[in-house]
Amino acid sequence: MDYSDTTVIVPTLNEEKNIGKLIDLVRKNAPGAYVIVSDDGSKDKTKAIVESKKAYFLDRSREKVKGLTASVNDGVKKAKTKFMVVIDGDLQHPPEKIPEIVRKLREGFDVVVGTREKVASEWAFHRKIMSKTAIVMGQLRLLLKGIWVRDVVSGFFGARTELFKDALRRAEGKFEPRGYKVLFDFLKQLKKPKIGEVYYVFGLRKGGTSKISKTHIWLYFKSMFK
Ligand SMILES: Nc1nc2c(ncn2[C@@H]2O[C@H](COP(=O)(O)OP(=O)(O)OP(=O)(O)O)[C@@H](O)[C@H]2O)c(=O)[nH]1
Ligand SMILES: [Mg+2]
Repeated sequence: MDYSDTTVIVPTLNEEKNIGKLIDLVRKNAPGAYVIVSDDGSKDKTKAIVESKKAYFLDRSREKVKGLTASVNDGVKKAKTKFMVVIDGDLQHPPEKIPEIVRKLREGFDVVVGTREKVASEWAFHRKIMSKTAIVMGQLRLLLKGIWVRDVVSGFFGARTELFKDALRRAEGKFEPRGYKVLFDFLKQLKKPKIGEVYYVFGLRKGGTSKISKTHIWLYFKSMFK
Protein backbone atom coordinates (compact mmCIF):
# COMPACT_ATOMS: atom_id res chain seq x y z
CA MET A 1 0.00 0.00 0.00
CA ASP A 2 1.25 3.44 -0.91
CA TYR A 3 0.74 6.41 1.38
CA SER A 4 1.75 9.25 -0.89
CA ASP A 5 -1.73 10.69 -0.27
CA THR A 6 -0.77 11.32 3.38
CA THR A 7 1.40 13.77 5.31
CA VAL A 8 2.41 12.83 8.83
CA ILE A 9 2.96 15.89 11.02
CA VAL A 10 5.13 15.53 14.12
CA PRO A 11 5.49 18.42 16.59
CA THR A 12 8.81 18.22 18.41
CA LEU A 13 10.78 19.88 21.16
CA ASN A 14 13.98 18.12 22.14
CA GLU A 15 13.04 14.63 20.97
CA GLU A 16 16.49 13.33 19.97
CA LYS A 17 15.89 10.14 21.90
CA ASN A 18 12.76 9.24 19.97
CA ILE A 19 12.40 11.08 16.68
CA GLY A 20 14.69 8.88 14.59
CA LYS A 21 12.92 5.73 15.60
CA LEU A 22 9.54 7.37 15.10
CA ILE A 23 10.39 8.38 11.52
CA ASP A 24 11.61 4.84 10.79
CA LEU A 25 8.38 3.39 12.13
CA VAL A 26 6.23 5.83 10.16
CA ARG A 27 8.08 4.87 6.98
CA LYS A 28 7.76 1.17 7.73
CA ASN A 29 4.03 1.36 8.40
CA ALA A 30 3.07 4.00 5.87
CA PRO A 31 5.58 3.83 3.02
CA GLY A 32 5.46 6.83 0.72
CA ALA A 33 3.91 9.15 3.31
CA TYR A 34 5.44 12.61 3.66
CA VAL A 35 6.85 13.41 7.08
CA ILE A 36 6.95 16.99 8.38
CA VAL A 37 8.66 17.51 11.72
CA SER A 38 7.55 20.85 13.09
CA ASP A 39 10.13 21.91 15.60
CA ASP A 40 10.13 24.79 18.05
CA GLY A 41 13.86 25.22 18.37
CA SER A 42 15.12 22.00 19.91
CA LYS A 43 18.50 22.42 21.56
CA ASP A 44 19.45 18.77 21.15
CA LYS A 45 20.13 16.71 18.01
CA THR A 46 16.52 16.56 16.81
CA LYS A 47 17.25 18.65 13.69
CA ALA A 48 20.31 16.66 12.64
CA ILE A 49 18.47 13.37 13.09
CA VAL A 50 15.44 14.52 11.10
CA GLU A 51 17.65 15.76 8.27
CA SER A 52 19.70 12.58 8.24
CA LYS A 53 16.45 10.68 7.75
CA LYS A 54 15.54 13.03 4.89
CA ALA A 55 12.27 14.07 6.46
CA TYR A 56 11.11 17.68 6.16
CA PHE A 57 12.31 19.77 9.10
CA LEU A 58 10.08 22.78 9.65
CA ASP A 59 12.27 25.10 11.68
CA ARG A 60 10.16 27.31 13.93
CA SER A 61 13.04 28.39 16.13
CA ARG A 62 12.62 32.03 15.11
CA GLU A 63 8.85 32.18 15.42
CA LYS A 64 7.61 34.52 18.09
CA VAL A 65 4.70 32.35 19.12
CA LYS A 66 5.91 28.90 19.98
CA GLY A 67 3.76 25.98 20.97
CA LEU A 68 2.47 22.59 20.05
CA THR A 69 -0.73 23.77 18.40
CA ALA A 70 1.06 26.53 16.46
CA SER A 71 3.56 23.92 15.26
CA VAL A 72 0.88 21.52 14.08
CA ASN A 73 -0.95 24.36 12.33
CA ASP A 74 2.20 25.41 10.48
CA GLY A 75 2.82 21.81 9.50
CA VAL A 76 -0.70 21.55 8.08
CA LYS A 77 -0.15 24.68 6.00
CA LYS A 78 2.85 22.98 4.38
CA ALA A 79 1.01 19.73 3.66
CA LYS A 80 0.10 19.11 0.04
CA THR A 81 -1.56 15.72 0.33
CA LYS A 82 -5.23 14.87 0.59
CA PHE A 83 -4.89 13.42 4.09
CA MET A 84 -2.90 14.28 7.17
CA VAL A 85 -2.08 12.54 10.43
CA VAL A 86 -0.74 14.22 13.58
CA ILE A 87 1.39 12.11 15.89
CA ASP A 88 3.61 12.85 18.90
CA GLY A 89 7.35 12.47 18.46
CA ASP A 90 7.93 10.56 21.70
CA LEU A 91 6.60 7.14 20.63
CA GLN A 92 3.58 7.36 22.90
CA HIS A 93 1.32 7.01 19.87
CA PRO A 94 1.71 3.83 17.82
CA PRO A 95 2.69 4.50 14.18
CA GLU A 96 1.31 1.01 13.48
CA LYS A 97 -2.13 2.58 13.67
CA ILE A 98 -1.52 5.14 10.92
CA PRO A 99 -2.73 2.76 8.16
CA GLU A 100 -6.03 2.27 10.01
CA ILE A 101 -6.50 6.03 10.34
CA VAL A 102 -5.75 6.59 6.67
CA ARG A 103 -8.02 3.75 5.61
CA LYS A 104 -10.92 5.43 7.38
CA LEU A 105 -10.09 8.78 5.82
CA ARG A 106 -10.07 7.15 2.41
CA GLU A 107 -13.45 5.61 3.23
CA GLY A 108 -14.83 9.10 3.67
CA PHE A 109 -14.43 10.09 7.31
CA ASP A 110 -13.52 13.76 7.77
CA VAL A 111 -11.61 13.26 10.99
CA VAL A 112 -10.34 10.05 12.58
CA VAL A 113 -9.43 10.24 16.25
CA GLY A 114 -6.92 7.95 17.87
CA THR A 115 -8.75 7.09 21.07
CA ARG A 116 -6.76 5.95 24.08
CA GLU A 117 -8.17 2.63 25.15
CA LYS A 118 -6.56 2.76 28.50
CA VAL A 119 -3.72 4.67 29.99
CA ALA A 120 -0.85 2.24 30.33
CA SER A 121 0.64 4.40 32.95
CA GLU A 122 2.25 5.14 36.17
CA TRP A 123 0.40 8.41 36.08
CA ALA A 124 -0.08 9.98 39.46
CA PHE A 125 -3.62 10.03 40.79
CA HIS A 126 -3.95 13.80 40.34
CA ARG A 127 -2.94 13.55 36.70
CA LYS A 128 -5.57 10.88 36.08
CA ILE A 129 -8.25 13.05 37.67
CA MET A 130 -7.16 16.10 35.73
CA SER A 131 -7.12 14.18 32.51
CA LYS A 132 -10.62 12.80 33.13
CA THR A 133 -12.02 16.21 34.05
CA ALA A 134 -10.45 17.79 30.99
CA ILE A 135 -11.96 15.13 28.74
CA VAL A 136 -15.48 15.40 30.17
CA MET A 137 -15.44 19.19 29.90
CA GLY A 138 -14.25 19.02 26.34
CA GLN A 139 -16.87 16.39 25.47
CA LEU A 140 -19.63 18.62 26.83
CA ARG A 141 -18.30 21.64 24.97
CA LEU A 142 -18.37 19.73 21.68
CA LEU A 143 -21.76 18.22 22.41
CA LEU A 144 -23.11 21.78 22.37
CA LYS A 145 -22.12 21.73 18.70
CA GLY A 146 -23.62 18.29 18.16
CA ILE A 147 -20.23 16.61 17.96
CA TRP A 148 -19.52 13.49 20.01
CA VAL A 149 -15.94 12.36 20.47
CA ARG A 150 -14.63 10.19 23.27
CA ASP A 151 -11.03 11.32 23.36
CA VAL A 152 -11.36 15.03 22.62
CA VAL A 153 -7.84 15.80 23.76
CA SER A 154 -6.09 13.11 21.76
CA GLY A 155 -2.84 14.23 20.16
CA PHE A 156 -3.10 11.41 17.62
CA PHE A 157 -5.59 11.97 14.82
CA GLY A 158 -6.04 12.20 11.09
CA ALA A 159 -8.10 14.52 8.94
CA ARG A 160 -8.83 15.61 5.43
CA THR A 161 -6.12 18.21 4.98
CA GLU A 162 -8.41 20.65 3.20
CA LEU A 163 -10.85 20.58 6.10
CA PHE A 164 -8.09 21.54 8.51
CA LYS A 165 -6.74 24.23 6.21
CA ASP A 166 -10.22 25.63 5.85
CA ALA A 167 -10.64 25.78 9.65
CA LEU A 168 -7.35 27.69 9.86
CA ARG A 169 -8.38 30.13 7.15
CA ARG A 170 -11.65 30.82 8.91
CA ALA A 171 -10.62 30.69 12.54
CA GLU A 172 -6.92 30.33 13.25
CA GLY A 173 -7.34 33.06 15.87
CA LYS A 174 -9.58 30.76 17.88
CA PHE A 175 -6.90 28.11 18.17
CA GLU A 176 -4.75 28.38 21.31
CA PRO A 177 -1.27 28.37 19.72
CA ARG A 178 0.64 27.53 22.89
CA GLY A 179 -1.85 24.84 23.94
CA TYR A 180 -1.65 21.08 23.58
CA LYS A 181 -5.16 20.37 22.43
CA VAL A 182 -5.12 21.12 18.75
CA LEU A 183 -7.71 18.43 17.97
CA PHE A 184 -10.19 20.08 20.30
CA ASP A 185 -9.57 23.52 18.77
CA PHE A 186 -10.01 22.04 15.30
CA LEU A 187 -13.21 20.10 16.09
CA LYS A 188 -14.84 23.22 17.54
CA GLN A 189 -14.65 24.78 14.08
CA LEU A 190 -16.44 21.98 12.23
CA LYS A 191 -20.05 21.60 11.22
CA LYS A 192 -21.39 18.06 11.37
CA PRO A 193 -18.12 16.32 10.59
CA LYS A 194 -18.09 12.59 9.96
CA ILE A 195 -15.84 11.35 12.74
CA GLY A 196 -14.25 7.93 13.00
CA GLU A 197 -12.16 6.39 15.74
CA VAL A 198 -9.29 3.97 16.04
CA TYR A 199 -8.31 2.57 19.39
CA TYR A 200 -4.83 2.39 20.81
CA VAL A 201 -3.02 1.98 24.08
CA PHE A 202 -1.24 5.13 25.16
CA GLY A 203 2.34 4.20 25.97
CA LEU A 204 4.81 5.65 28.37
CA ARG A 205 7.21 8.22 26.97
CA LYS A 206 10.26 6.25 25.76
CA GLY A 207 12.92 8.83 26.54
CA GLY A 208 13.41 12.54 27.09
CA THR A 209 11.09 14.58 29.23
CA SER A 210 7.50 15.73 29.17
CA LYS A 211 6.91 19.39 28.37
CA ILE A 212 3.36 19.56 29.61
CA SER A 213 2.85 22.04 32.44
CA LYS A 214 0.16 23.76 34.46
CA THR A 215 0.12 26.54 31.87
CA HIS A 216 -1.02 24.09 29.19
CA ILE A 217 -3.83 22.86 31.37
CA TRP A 218 -4.94 26.42 31.98
CA LEU A 219 -4.79 27.20 28.26
CA TYR A 220 -7.02 24.22 27.55
CA PHE A 221 -9.49 25.35 30.20
CA LYS A 222 -9.59 28.81 28.63
CA SER A 223 -10.22 27.32 25.20
CA MET A 224 -13.58 25.95 26.45
CA PHE A 225 -14.93 29.46 26.18
CA LYS A 226 -13.43 30.48 22.84
N1 LIG B 1 6.88 22.07 18.29
C1 LIG B 1 6.59 21.82 19.57
N2 LIG B 1 6.45 20.56 19.99
C2 LIG B 1 6.18 20.35 21.28
C3 LIG B 1 6.05 21.39 22.24
N3 LIG B 1 5.77 20.83 23.45
C4 LIG B 1 5.75 19.51 23.25
N4 LIG B 1 6.01 19.20 21.96
C5 LIG B 1 6.04 17.88 21.30
O1 LIG B 1 4.71 17.42 21.28
C6 LIG B 1 4.63 16.05 21.60
C7 LIG B 1 3.83 15.85 22.90
O2 LIG B 1 4.51 16.48 23.97
P1 LIG B 1 4.72 15.75 25.39
O3 LIG B 1 5.61 16.60 26.20
O4 LIG B 1 5.12 14.35 25.13
O5 LIG B 1 3.26 15.82 26.00
P2 LIG B 1 2.36 14.63 26.56
O6 LIG B 1 2.48 13.43 25.67
O7 LIG B 1 1.01 15.19 26.79
O8 LIG B 1 3.03 14.33 27.96
P3 LIG B 1 3.76 12.97 28.49
O9 LIG B 1 2.68 11.95 28.67
O10 LIG B 1 4.38 13.35 29.79
O11 LIG B 1 4.76 12.60 27.44
C8 LIG B 1 6.07 15.58 21.65
O12 LIG B 1 6.45 15.14 20.37
C9 LIG B 1 6.83 16.84 22.03
O13 LIG B 1 8.18 16.83 21.58
C10 LIG B 1 6.20 22.73 21.77
O14 LIG B 1 6.09 23.70 22.51
N5 LIG B 1 6.46 22.88 20.44
MG1 LIG C 1 4.29 12.55 25.40
